[in-house]
Amino acid sequence: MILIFLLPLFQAEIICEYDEPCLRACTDSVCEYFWNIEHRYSQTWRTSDFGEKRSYPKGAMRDFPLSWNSTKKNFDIFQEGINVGINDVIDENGRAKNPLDELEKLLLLDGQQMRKVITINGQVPGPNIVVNKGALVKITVKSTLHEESCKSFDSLHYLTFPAVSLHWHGLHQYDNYWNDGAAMFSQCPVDAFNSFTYVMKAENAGTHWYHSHYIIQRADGLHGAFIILDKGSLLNKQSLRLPLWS
Ligand SMILES: [Cu+2]
Repeated sequence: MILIFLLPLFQAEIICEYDEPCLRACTDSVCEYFWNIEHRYSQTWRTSDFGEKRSYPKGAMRDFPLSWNSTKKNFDIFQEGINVGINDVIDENGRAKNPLDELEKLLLLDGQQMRKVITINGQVPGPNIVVNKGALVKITVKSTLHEESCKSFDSLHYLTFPAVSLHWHGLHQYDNYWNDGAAMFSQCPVDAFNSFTYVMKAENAGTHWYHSHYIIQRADGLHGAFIILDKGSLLNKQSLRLPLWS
């Protein structure tokens, strides 16, 4: 009998697993997200490459730097610093791959080349969270950050190990401050190659946001919208996020 009452605590609508885009709003009373937080570079194309010319395993996922060639109306692809044109990235059938056929795998941002950013499941800024008021929200954050975001903060060396912490800005978090993500104040940050599940109630409706609460990671793109819908509100509004870097 007790188990029947506890069942809703364990059932959740999983919005995205690690590395999947989190595109849907959650309509359930329990909403679960799995996020991989990772450094990437802007103007790159993440794709598997079956070419044999270089020192990587066949079929490995690789990030190729790109630059737009307005004469060719296509991207130039750079491989280990060399412009390889568009014929050197090979699929499993031996055919040349074209980044224009895999637009969802491009991380273009605003045209800045090779700017280091922090992604959530490959997205920057991070995915929108859209839930109903009263929902229980669980976000498992796995960090694969391999170094701190800003080395110029060396004077705060005790804060610059490769950790991450997410603050849920605007959420009340009554009796739940240990999930509020203020690193070194309410909880420890998530260390590299570790994970932590933030659990919180979507108590107050409105357009909120989340952002890193650790050094200046939010300026590297680690932020996103957190929208809590009141009963009866419609999902017909778009949120607008402006990148914080220049
Ligand atoms: Cu904040």
